[in-house]
Amino acid sequence: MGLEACLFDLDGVLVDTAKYHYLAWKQLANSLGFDFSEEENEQLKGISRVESLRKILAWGGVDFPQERQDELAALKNGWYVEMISEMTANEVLPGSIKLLEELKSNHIKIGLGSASKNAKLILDNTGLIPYFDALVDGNIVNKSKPDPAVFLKGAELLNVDPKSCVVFEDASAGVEAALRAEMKAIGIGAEKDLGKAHLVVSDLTHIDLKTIQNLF
Ligand code: B16
Ligand code: MG
Repeated sequence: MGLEACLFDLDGVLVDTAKYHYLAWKQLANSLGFDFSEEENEQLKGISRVESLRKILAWGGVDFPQERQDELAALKNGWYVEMISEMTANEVLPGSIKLLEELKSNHIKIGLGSASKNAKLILDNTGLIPYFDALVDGNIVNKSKPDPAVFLKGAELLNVDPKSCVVFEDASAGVEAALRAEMKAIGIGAEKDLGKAHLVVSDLTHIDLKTIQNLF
């Protein structure tokens, strides 16, 4: 079976929103009286908002009833949304547009598979929305990666067999989700973190249609 569709994770693949997540989580941690490091932030890549909060509270050695946790998550999200509202097309990561253009002109379907509930806003602000034939985000699927649901839903909406899909992911949980969905996985980042992927590159400038087709 050959390539029919490409599914892209958002944060860490097409845009670097991890830096805004970090600033907003740090502001929240500081308001609760503890700090939060960039190393800890690395562990939140691809992890949902509620799970991220749980980890941060544990690192800070504090715990709150669910109702208070919901308020804290909403507070962080308000700050985060303020930051991403300022994003522009300049923040699209290198190689993204060239690859999306090449896929489009070759009639390969393009889908989003992100854990973020803010994905639509980010795609709108960065001008990426017209490239997508289907969007699957944290509002549509609530099972977190490594559960394959987010990518399987993408294949379903694009009306393609999962085995004909390639996933681009920067998080090891996302690579795992792609493999569980029986899709090809291209890791964006370091071999040591994403070694299970079929191919690992540092960014999308290293990928063209031929490289993707060679995986089949
Ligand atoms: P939100 P991705 C993920 O995006 C981020 O990597 C992760 O850090 C974040 O907690 C998650 O989205 C949820 O984001 O708070 O905006 O719903 O990598 O799956 O595109
Ligand atoms: Mg990601």
